[in-house]
Amino acid sequence: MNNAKQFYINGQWVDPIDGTDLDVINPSTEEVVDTISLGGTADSEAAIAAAKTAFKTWAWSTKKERLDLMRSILDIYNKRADEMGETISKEMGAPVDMSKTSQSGTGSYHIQGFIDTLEEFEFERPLREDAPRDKILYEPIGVCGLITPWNWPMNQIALKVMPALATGCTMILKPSELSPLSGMLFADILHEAGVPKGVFNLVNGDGPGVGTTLSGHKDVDMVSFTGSTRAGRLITKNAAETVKRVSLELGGKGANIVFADAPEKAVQQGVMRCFNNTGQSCNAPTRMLVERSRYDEAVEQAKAQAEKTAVDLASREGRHIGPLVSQMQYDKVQALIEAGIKEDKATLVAGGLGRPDGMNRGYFVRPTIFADCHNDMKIMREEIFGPVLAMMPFDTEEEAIEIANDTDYGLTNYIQTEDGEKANRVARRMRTGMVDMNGMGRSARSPFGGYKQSGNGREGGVWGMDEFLEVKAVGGWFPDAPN
Ligand code: TXE
Repeated sequence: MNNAKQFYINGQWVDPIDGTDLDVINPSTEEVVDTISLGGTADSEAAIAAAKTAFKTWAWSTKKERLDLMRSILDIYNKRADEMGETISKEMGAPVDMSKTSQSGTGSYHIQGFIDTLEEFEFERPLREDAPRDKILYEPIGVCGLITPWNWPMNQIALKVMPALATGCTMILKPSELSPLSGMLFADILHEAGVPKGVFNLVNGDGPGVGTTLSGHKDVDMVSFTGSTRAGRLITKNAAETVKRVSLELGGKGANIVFADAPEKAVQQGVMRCFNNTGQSCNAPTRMLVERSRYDEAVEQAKAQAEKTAVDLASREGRHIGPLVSQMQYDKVQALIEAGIKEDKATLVAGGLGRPDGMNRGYFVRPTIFADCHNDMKIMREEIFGPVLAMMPFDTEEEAIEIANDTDYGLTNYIQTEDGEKANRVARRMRTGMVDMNGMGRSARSPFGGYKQSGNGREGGVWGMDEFLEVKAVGGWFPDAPN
């Protein structure tokens, strides 16, 4: 990268055609980290044209060529992983140690995941054993618009760029304007690895600008988006004009059902998981439902965990949570904490409004716990995206299932119990794309995505590849060959 104001188009860093400046702000200090350009229509169109031309050859690349390229991307990425962690930490505020492990680590994790998936993937399959003439071909969908957010920047970039590359698609990445520097570093890595020109392009920009051009352009064949449900709706409407495929990974309001027989550390771990990345994860368990016989004890445990959660600068080493990403997110989270207090239905047991004591700048918020919530409260229905946990008691398994599913979202729910039969029974009733039982985590090759307004489509593994593929049925009859 020559300077942060440039875009990566057709294999080189170029100056913007109609860009406007935007400062990238360090969320801990509110100081300017760098200045980027927000591209306009002409910049987006130059990238789309490069991707369209490159598709003519890249679509016919072999699986081996693509695997070799992805292995070389992984090698270079791993060498620059610390640099990636530091970049993410500065632009979006994740504490530097966490950023060098979790944030940056998601990159290698997903690159490796898609290498493994591609190795096994068959792009040509017989329809049935007894009808070998009927073939199904899996072909790249074409030029893809990849629009990513700021909360797990490298995670979401890898989950889109790697399957697009693996399937033979070409692409234009528009990272979040709040966290563009990690995307630009990744463009440098792809360049060093030898991605052919035009296959991968990056244009910085905002939603109304580059985002809207990508989702509306007739030469973009699909859009893969991660971000707010609000933007997901706009993208879908815009994409409908050219009938393009849209894959959406949107918000969540995860329920964490803690049964009376849950493991000892379930509540503490639930709070930690909710506060991880300062609460800025779509799959955070933000509603903790606790069986009544264990409820009072759980509230005490959650309060203690919130009070011992350290909040500090992203640049400081060690285990703590950092600031929120922006003034806008700070204002949003404050407004929701205020709504929780004002609605007067729940009890504020830890945290609350304002910054933690002694902090007078940066987008820091207080780790907050509301107890005795009702599922009709704003803080139980809206995605807060901050370190705020809402707790409520339940009496029966049926009631817990009812409350967990009573939301517009459907991304991840969590179940804590030592009874495997009960966990599996409840998991089947969850209207979510993912269910986590006792914190088992998930593999890079398992599908990530949601039901209801949490989105459409899945990322990761063969499901993540399918989003970027067209399916062609080829069959026929020839006089000189047996039927
Ligand atoms: O998201 P936006 P914001 C949720 C979370 C957060 C809220 C708002 O609740 O508090 O969304 O965050 C691009 N056409 N999530 O305002 O606006 C934008 O440029 C095309 C959950 O930051 O959705 C950026 O690249 N693109 C989420 C990306 O969308 C558009 C992660 C995300 O920004 C666009 C982030 C448009 N019309 C926020 N408008 C998750 N699922 O993890 C915006 N963008």
